[in-house]
Order: sequence, then C-alpha cells, then structure tokens
Amino acid sequence: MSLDIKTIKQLAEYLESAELEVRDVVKITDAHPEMIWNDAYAIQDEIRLRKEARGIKTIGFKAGLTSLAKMKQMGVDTPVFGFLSDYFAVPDGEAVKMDALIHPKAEPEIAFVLKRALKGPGCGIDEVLAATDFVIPAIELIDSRYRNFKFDLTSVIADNCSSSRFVVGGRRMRADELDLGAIEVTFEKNGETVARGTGAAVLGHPAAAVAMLANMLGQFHREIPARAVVLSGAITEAIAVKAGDNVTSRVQNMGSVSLRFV
Ligand code: OOG
Ligand code: MG
Repeated sequence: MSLDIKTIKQLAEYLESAELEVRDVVKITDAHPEMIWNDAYAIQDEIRLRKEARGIKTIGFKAGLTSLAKMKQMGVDTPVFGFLSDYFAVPDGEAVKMDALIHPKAEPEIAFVLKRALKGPGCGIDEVLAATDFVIPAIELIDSRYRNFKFDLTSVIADNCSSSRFVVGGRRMRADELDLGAIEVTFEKNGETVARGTGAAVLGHPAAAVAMLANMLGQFHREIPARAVVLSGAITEAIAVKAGDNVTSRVQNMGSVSLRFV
C-alpha cells in the first residue's frame, strides 16, 4: 500500500458522500497519483464497512470491465470487482428516480446466484457452474461518482466500480442447462435496439468472470459466500439514460428484464 489508513478513510468518505449527496467529484488519482491497486480496493472496502456500520447489508459482488466493449468504452484494460449493497437492488420494471443519481448508464448482464461459496485461487468455469443455484438476466445501472464519467483503473476501483443499482428479471435458469457463452442479448432503449452481444463477450463465458472474481477475492483471503448475487459484467457498452427513458434486456431463452426512469 502507498496510502496510509487515514488517507484511505478520507477518500472513502469523499467518494461515499458524493454518492449519497448525488454530486460528481474530481477523480482521486489527481491528488494521489502514487495510488496502487491495493490502496484502491482498501478504499472500496472502507466504503463497504461504512455502509455496513449503518445497517446496510452486502448481498453480493459485481465483476466489471470484463468485456472488450466496456474496456474500449472506458479506456482501461483489466477487469475489476465491486460489492453490491441491499439498496442497489430494484424490482423488475421499477421506475428509478433520476434525482437520486448523477449520470447513470445502463448495461445488460447475466446475474449468478450461488448455492455454495466459491473461493480462489484455481477457480474455473466448471466450479462456478457447479456452485451456481441459478442464472437470470440483469441490468446494471452504473453511476460513476467522477466528473464526466472519466477515470483510471485505481480511481474506478476505489469508487466501487461505479456501482449504483441493478435489477434482475426474466427466467431463472440452471447454469448447466444453457450454453451461456452462446446466448444472444438484445439491449433496447425506448423500444429500439441500441446494442447486441453474446455471452462470450464477457471473457469468453460469463462464468469465467465469476471465476475471475473468486480468484481475485482469494488474493485478499476472501470468498464469494453462498447465496451471493454476482453480476458478471456488461455484455455490451453502457447506454446513458435520462428521465422518461426505459431500457429492456432480452436474453435468448431467458426472457427479459426492464427499468424505466422518471
Ligand atoms: C466501471 C464498471 C464496469 C461492467 O459491467 O463492465 C461494469 C464503469 O464502466 O464505470 O460495471
Ligand atoms: Mg456492470
């Protein structure tokens, strides 16, 4: 680590207040260019602890920047992970209030719900499929706390990888009943197709992103617990939304999931 614990706590407060007060902030690497990955994950963890101290439950994890489309869109080249708090989850079809968000973007994903804990290192696709209770279509709403949604890798990790809200819906399926790499996803905004992709866009297979997450957590001596929800990462680029918009992800054989914005 290159930052001391006091600075880590200050930066966690800086980023979490930006989220809670719905305002964008200057990215933290401007003042701390020496920051490394472990500093960034320590800040993210401190944000999680702040929330848990207020009674908010952590219900899972998200993998991010797991597709080429997203890495290109954001100008970074390595997958990352963040945590999911209980209040991030919104019901299928729900109206999301724009005044609680800074500049959200929506992206189609596949969510995994585990029946058994997963722990790296050495976790692969087969272990993930065996530990999965079911998979279900999801939309993640990301909302970077950074001005103009511009960041570098350490800044975005500290900011819990832009996590904000997510919804799951459509059909729950057993992961081994599907060829998740081959499933086709159509993402619509206001009834028009705005992006398309296949499961393979995410590291070749969405379960590979969950395995990567377990292996990354393993480096911190942590695991993905049983019952956790895991978002495996956007299959297409993220689409900006505003009040009045609605988005739907249609996933082959798995139904659809939607959100609207007011
Ligand atoms: C970082 C989060 C990326 C994904 O699915 O790729 C992410 C961002 O793009 O702001 O959630
Ligand atoms: Mg995402």
